[in-house]
Amino acid sequence: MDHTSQSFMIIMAVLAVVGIAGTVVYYFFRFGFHTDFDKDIERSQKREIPQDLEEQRPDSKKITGMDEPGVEKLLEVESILTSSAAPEKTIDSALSKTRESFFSRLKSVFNESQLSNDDLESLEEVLYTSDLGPQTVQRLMEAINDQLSGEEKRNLEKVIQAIKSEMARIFSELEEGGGQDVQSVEQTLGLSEAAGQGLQVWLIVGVNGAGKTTTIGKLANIVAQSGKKVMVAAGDTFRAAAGDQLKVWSERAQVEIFSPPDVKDPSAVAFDAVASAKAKNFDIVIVDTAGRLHTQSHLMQELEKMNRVIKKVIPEAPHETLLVLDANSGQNALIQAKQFNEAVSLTGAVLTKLDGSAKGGVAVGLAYELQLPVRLIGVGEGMDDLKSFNSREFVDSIL
Ligand SMILES: Nc1nc2c(ncn2[C@@H]2O[C@H](COP(=O)(O)OP(=O)(O)OP(=O)(O)O)[C@@H](O)[C@H]2O)c(=O)[nH]1
Ligand SMILES: [Mg+2]
Repeated sequence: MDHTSQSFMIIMAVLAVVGIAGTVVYYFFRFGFHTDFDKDIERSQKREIPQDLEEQRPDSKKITGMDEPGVEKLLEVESILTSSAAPEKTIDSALSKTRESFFSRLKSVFNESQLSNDDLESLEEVLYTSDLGPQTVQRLMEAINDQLSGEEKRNLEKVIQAIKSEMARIFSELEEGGGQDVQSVEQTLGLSEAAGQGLQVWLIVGVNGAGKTTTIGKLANIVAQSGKKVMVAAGDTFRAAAGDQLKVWSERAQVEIFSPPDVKDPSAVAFDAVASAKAKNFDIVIVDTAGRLHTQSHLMQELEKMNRVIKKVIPEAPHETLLVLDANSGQNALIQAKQFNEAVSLTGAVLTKLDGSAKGGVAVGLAYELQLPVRLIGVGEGMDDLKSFNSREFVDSIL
């Protein structure tokens, strides 16, 4: 063999060895290191609901104009909140946007604090666009007409007082004297009375992105701090990251989570969670649900089924069925409340994102037009940003 052929043979041999070694290394990394990861992906893909059903699900981004909340975002928010000593958020500060918008529009109707004779229609229009609800506006207008003289109606201050006192009356009719005095979430949810009554089940429902899972995290923390044994149940089996999101909150609140990895049926999760919490002597189990549009009857039926199976374990459960409403949805919240109430009878509402909304007036419409009390309010994304709804404070702060 001459020198050239010898070199050629050596090069070919080296290339063959490199090729074989490369293939071995590739397969080692592909199947040696990534096997568990691939299995996880496969498992999570199996958990995905069929494409056609997924397509029927509402897209939270379309409804709320917001991306799907990610676990990373949660952690980011947490670090911001824990790094700065944020001042305590009150109903008064949360209502600042609602108040500013309401007040400035009311003021613009008045000419130097004097309502011109034929401006009552403009006043009515301001009330209509303040998300109070149409019947509520009628009632407030009647109160202004009945309570104020012609001269008084031209006085901005008098009109504001008449609106506020009528709102207070609306709330007191619903609350029968109770709700105006609540000062804490524990009091709102009767946690001290719940002692010794056996397992309490709270079902949390609402449209996509309203703030259900976040509210559950905040609630679980408050309930756990009050000394109760709390479990949260991952009843949202549809959105891929929903279980992980609830897990982050359960870790923060240091409460137990019920989240079986391979169960796709939310009713099965609800049933098993309640049965397990009962067997393990928990005080409270809070069941998360997937976001759904109130107009999608098959998804509302799914909610009815969850409600039914919970009753199979504890006939009087759920003890609370709370509708989470994004304050930004304004008057649409009234329609959501009506439809959800027909499917699963609601015990109250949680009005979230009040901190960024100018549409807090909807709480009055919910009370008057649907007899649905707002029980809690969300005033931020952090753990401590859930407050009890005190109607007296609300009326004092709205105008
Ligand atoms: N500013 C503010 N943001 C909130 C409040 N409550 C929830 N959020 C934010 O709203 C977004 C949606 O909250 P989630 O709790 O995931 O809503 P969800 O109803 O569980 O959503 P789906 O499960 O997709 O239906 C998140 O970015 C939350 O941080 C609140 O009271 N104030
Ligand atoms: Mg959720």
